[in-house]
Amino acid sequence: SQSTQWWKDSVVYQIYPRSFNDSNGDGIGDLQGIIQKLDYLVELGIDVVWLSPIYKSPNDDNGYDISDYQKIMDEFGDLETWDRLITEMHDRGLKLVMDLVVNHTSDEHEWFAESRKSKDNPYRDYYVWRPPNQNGEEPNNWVSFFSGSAWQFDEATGEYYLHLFTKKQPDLNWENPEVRHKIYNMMKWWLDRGVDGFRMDVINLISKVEGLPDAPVAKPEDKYQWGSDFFANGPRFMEFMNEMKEEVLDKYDILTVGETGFVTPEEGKQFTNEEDGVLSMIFQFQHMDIDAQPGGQMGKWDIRDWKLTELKEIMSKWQVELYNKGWNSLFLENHDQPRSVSRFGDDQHYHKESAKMLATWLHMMQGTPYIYQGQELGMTNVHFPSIEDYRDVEILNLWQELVVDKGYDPEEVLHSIHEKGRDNARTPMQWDATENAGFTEGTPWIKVNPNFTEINAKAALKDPDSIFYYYKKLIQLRKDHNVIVHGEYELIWEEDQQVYAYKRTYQDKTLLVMANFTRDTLEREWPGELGNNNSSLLIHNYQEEPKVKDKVVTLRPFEAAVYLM
Ligand code: TEU
Ligand code: CA
Repeated sequence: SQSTQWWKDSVVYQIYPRSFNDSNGDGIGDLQGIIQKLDYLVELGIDVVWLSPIYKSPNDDNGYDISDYQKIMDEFGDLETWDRLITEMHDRGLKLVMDLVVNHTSDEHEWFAESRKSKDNPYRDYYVWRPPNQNGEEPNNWVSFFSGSAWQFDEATGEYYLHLFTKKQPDLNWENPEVRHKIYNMMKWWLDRGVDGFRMDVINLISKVEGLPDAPVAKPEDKYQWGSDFFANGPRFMEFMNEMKEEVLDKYDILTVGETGFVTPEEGKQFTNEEDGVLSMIFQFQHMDIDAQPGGQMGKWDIRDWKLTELKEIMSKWQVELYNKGWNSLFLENHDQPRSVSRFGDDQHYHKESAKMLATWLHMMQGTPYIYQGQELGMTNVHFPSIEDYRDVEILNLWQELVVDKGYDPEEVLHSIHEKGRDNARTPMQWDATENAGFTEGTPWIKVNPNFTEINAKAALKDPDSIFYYYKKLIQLRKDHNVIVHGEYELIWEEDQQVYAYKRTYQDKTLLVMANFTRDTLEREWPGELGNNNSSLLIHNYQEEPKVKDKVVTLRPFEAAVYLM
């Protein structure tokens, strides 16, 4: 392909439009609201916006259930506004990456409306239909990502359809070439309108193992079992992606990022290498699973203690194995994850310090960094007191299954939701200290995090020491120093459970990154081979410079420092 690989030195900012900025007072963020905030993004210095889905949708899963790929969601605006958005972005030198959700559609998509009508409808084979098994039950034992069976019985034809996510998100049948070609044409339609790339939702789930076999019974107490062995990185995945590449992707100079859970670095290389890979980069989730019990999606609610050496092992493996053989994405947050400062830092006593430490640690690695809206302000998790305050379908289904159906302790479930629920990332963007954080003049679709009076964009823009300006500096450093983009990664102090330190080297430059992940003040021996006299401090997260004396470096709580030599 003739790609210039501009995405290798870009920084991406993710917008979750429902929660970003409401321009008309209906309580829901919209496209016009984004246009109003473009100069804020320019000030931050990012290059690319990844926009979560803005297509027509009944919003069972906030737009990840699409009923028309070529229309805009009513609440968000219309195509004309969208055209204005992309023009305004391009005028400012910003690129626009759209979400592509093609593992499934909404059950309100016209393809599905047709498909469910009769067994001989021309659209029948667009989805995955199966008759009941011998006992008149679901065709197999797979559990859905969002609780309950992955199958829904449909009266009209007496068969079940597959839905890995909610029952309003039926899986498309990628075995059907007609489905695939309709999707490719839809992608071209957007690319021809000027889109600069796609973030591909759960793209490695599109090929299922033939026969859709039962999952092994790992949890005998549960009726439905985790079946990812039969639908993640399935047998025809690379074939489908190569077809998409040939018919669509290769014709454009774009950024493509696959959302791919359940992948090894080996697969990461296969998907993203320059010779015969199919994507610019992928999102892998091993570091996001570090605080979860293994064994499927429900494990995330069961919070597990982890050691810094485990994080080192995961990150280093991806950094090392993809070096010159593929390309990493770097992220700590998105619309499905809790806020990183609450999860990996200390959002109470070391809010600024730990938010900046995490940013430093991540942005100095190799790969394309992603910033999720509000991360640049250090937005935190929210602890809503009642399930009534929550909106996310995953959370509501969890509550139904655990509390209502199985009688679990509501306090315990609420605790898990506070720690891991997706709505942590979906409270409105905190623009200023006025009512509803300046997000809306109406009633927001989900409550604002009460800490908006302190944590908000207006305050950050006035404070030279803010997390916002720190991110801005990190982004600028990436533009100024090749070593940040291209340097080879090497973990140092491997066994250290408190400090994560690594080097990057490129040509005659070496970068040293040290990040204290604890609330303690620590002393470490300066890495001898690096010397210290001719090294310059590139960035650090306390007002006063870190102390290096007699080859000993002192790191205050959550202190991070980057030296260049
Ligand atoms: O997420 C895919 C996915 O696997 C999620 O279930 C993720 O693991 C989970 O949200 C963390 O608990 C994508 C989208 O990012 C998500 O918002 C959608 O709900 C999902 O696909 C279905 O489209
Ligand atoms: Ca609105």
